[in-house]
Amino acid sequence: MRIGIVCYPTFGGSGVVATELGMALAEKGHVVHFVTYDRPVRLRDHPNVFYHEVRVSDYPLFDYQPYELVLTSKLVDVARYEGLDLMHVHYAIPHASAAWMAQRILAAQGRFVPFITTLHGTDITLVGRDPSFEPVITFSMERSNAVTAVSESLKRDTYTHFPLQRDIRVIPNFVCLDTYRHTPDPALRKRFAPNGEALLVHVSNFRAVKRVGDVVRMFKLLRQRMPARLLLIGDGPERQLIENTCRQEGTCDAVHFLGKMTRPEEVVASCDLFVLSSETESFGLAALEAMACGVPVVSSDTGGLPEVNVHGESGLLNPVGDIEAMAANAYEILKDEENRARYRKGAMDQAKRFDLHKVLPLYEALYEEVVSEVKA
Ligand code: GMT
Repeated sequence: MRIGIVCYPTFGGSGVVATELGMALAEKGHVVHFVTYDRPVRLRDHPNVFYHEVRVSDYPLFDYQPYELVLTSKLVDVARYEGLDLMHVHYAIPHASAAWMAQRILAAQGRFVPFITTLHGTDITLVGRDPSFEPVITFSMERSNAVTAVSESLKRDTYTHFPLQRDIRVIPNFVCLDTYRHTPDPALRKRFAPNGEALLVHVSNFRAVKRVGDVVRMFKLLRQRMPARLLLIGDGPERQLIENTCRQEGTCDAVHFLGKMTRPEEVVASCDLFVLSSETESFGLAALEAMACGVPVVSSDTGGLPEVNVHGESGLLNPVGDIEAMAANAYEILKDEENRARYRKGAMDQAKRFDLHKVLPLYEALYEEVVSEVKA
């Protein structure tokens, strides 16, 4: 099949899922065309993978560049000249409406190309709830040839926030267990935890919704009970605030900011615990990737996180913002080697449920269904 993928090319989870999905499809013989404004950070060279840049001109008349229109034109062009069978857009805003517009233009030219919209989270739970977006999101979801959500929780949220009549299929995010493995690096452990301290890690884009300050505050509480170090991977709007929190809490000596990393798993795989304190999280891909590396998770009990992090097995859950419970949970997992080993195994076992080789056929089956419905 010839598939066009639209996504955000940055470090966000939706872009990562779209890129890894495209790479996996290419590996299985499909031809995949990425249409984005920049090369996706996780995109690797492959003979079946092509990248088409959406370039927006900065004409002085425009205070706001018409990105959605340029994306639409590029989709029309790629669909027509590369013979796409299907467009798969990740994150509803503005990709679903751009795909719908491209579909209409192509149809006027005598060619019908179906499109699938995959909802990832904030396109529904935060940004999408802005009333100014509602009509266009509802419309483009209704007109998508299929809509998928990455968790049951996100599916429920979508029906709660949008007056949708159509069905939504849940296809969960996935992890490639060949890449994400339990491979602790002794040199890395020695560098960050030289005296055998417990090594905690958090990975995110440091937006307010991640509540990274809670990670730092709970870390201070945990350190009152055991020696520990904290690695913070990623960057974003809250970074300065979090650095200030570390200074106020007097934990700077034990907290390391590692910035954005293209392969965070190389560090995460050497850690003892992953912490995710989000206000809301449709899935929590970073937590799943940590689990695949044998790193248990302490996370908020919110959104799709309980579908990924099973309380008492792959880690522990706590109410959003309850830093005492978070610190107690972290201590419970890390307090002795017996517990660490039990949760480590639980994390790896749970990650296997989201193995790429189990999830990829779900997307392929959906593609077949959508394309054959169009032909019928
Ligand atoms: O919140 C992020 O980290 C970015 C965001 C995105 O769209 O890139 O992530 C959302 O999609 C991910 C992939 O499906 C999910 O794993 C995240 O849980 C989800 N983020 C939220 O719901 C806050």
